Amino acid sequence: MQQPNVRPYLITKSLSPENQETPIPFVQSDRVDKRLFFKRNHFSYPHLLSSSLYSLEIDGSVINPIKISLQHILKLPAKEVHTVLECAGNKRGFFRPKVFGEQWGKGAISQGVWRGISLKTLLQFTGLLDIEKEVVFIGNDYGKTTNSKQLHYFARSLPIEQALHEDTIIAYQYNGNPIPFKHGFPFRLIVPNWYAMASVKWVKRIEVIEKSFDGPFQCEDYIYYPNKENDAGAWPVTTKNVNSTIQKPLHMDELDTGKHIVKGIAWTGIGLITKVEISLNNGKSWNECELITTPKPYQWVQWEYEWNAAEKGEYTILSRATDSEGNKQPLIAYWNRKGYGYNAVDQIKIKID
Ligand SMILES: Nc1nc2c(c(=O)[nH]1)N[C@H]1C(S)=C(S)[C@@H](COP(=O)(O)O)O[C@H]1N2
Ligand SMILES: [Mo]
Repeated sequence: MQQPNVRPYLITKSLSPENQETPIPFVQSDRVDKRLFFKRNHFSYPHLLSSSLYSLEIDGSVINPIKISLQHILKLPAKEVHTVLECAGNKRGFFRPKVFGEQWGKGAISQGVWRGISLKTLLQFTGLLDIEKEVVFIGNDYGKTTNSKQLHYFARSLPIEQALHEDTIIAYQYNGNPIPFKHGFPFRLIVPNWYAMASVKWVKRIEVIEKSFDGPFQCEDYIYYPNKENDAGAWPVTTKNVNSTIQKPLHMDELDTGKHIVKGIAWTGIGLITKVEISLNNGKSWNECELITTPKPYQWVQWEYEWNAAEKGEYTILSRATDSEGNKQPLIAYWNRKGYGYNAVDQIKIKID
């Protein structure tokens, strides 16, 4: 009998605001369909303006402030960036001791092709001065933050060097179509090497400033706080850590003896994935996996290992990625109070019987 329509769905973590995970074991494509792209929001969705008003303002300490329409931007040279977007809180649920916040599993990550205009080109239209320090991106969604009763727009800044980076773009398409509303239509900043909080959705205004931006999503959240009790030694969350996830087998699967393909993905913020290893004996020994896609900047690689499971028993399988910057996943993730950047070796258990 033909199967009815059996397909993966997002995994709901919360609905107000809407936070949903990508079912990562069931993702095959390196251009995740918009239907399976994870969703992470701080507020309820913004109200959109009528289409004639889709435009972007760039002002602040610039010579010529501009307001540029979507129609105009579409006529300028386009740039595509194929990248992983990973929430800084991906895998937060695995921190021990546990930390507060959305208990993400392994699916606060997706990847696909974003098409847009280089931010550098837009900034050049405004005539940059050489005193600029940061560029602030203001989204169209707002609400109360945890630590204050005030209303804030979702806004974040980039240091000027990162804003002028050739792969930092203002995107207007995802996988060849206008960006889906929930992922930032009409304009979304894409910062491919950073964790995804930097990729501000629904950007309506860009402000060039001469000091450090101090909004709550810059200075309270998205900071690594090493201590539970105080803020000493804090530093900001920026580029993604080297990381990997086992897609197959599934955690707690029961399998027969014989050959099995262990497979998954590995990614990093800066540089390329150079090696993925798996351990079939809880870390006692490691085997190198085959990279079945070519490592490319910003993209995950797919890896595989053919395992001949000869003996019955329970197994802990680990995966560990290394990148070209010499970073390797640690056995234990760096604990921090808000639970960002979890990148310990990935782990599943299975039983052969
Ligand atoms: N305007 C706006 N941009 C935002 C956010 C937001 O809440 N509002 N969330 C950020 C965070 S923390 C993440 S992980 C990604 C999630 O993008 P997605 O919902 O398209 O997966 O968007 C980032 N950009
Ligand atoms: Mo995030």
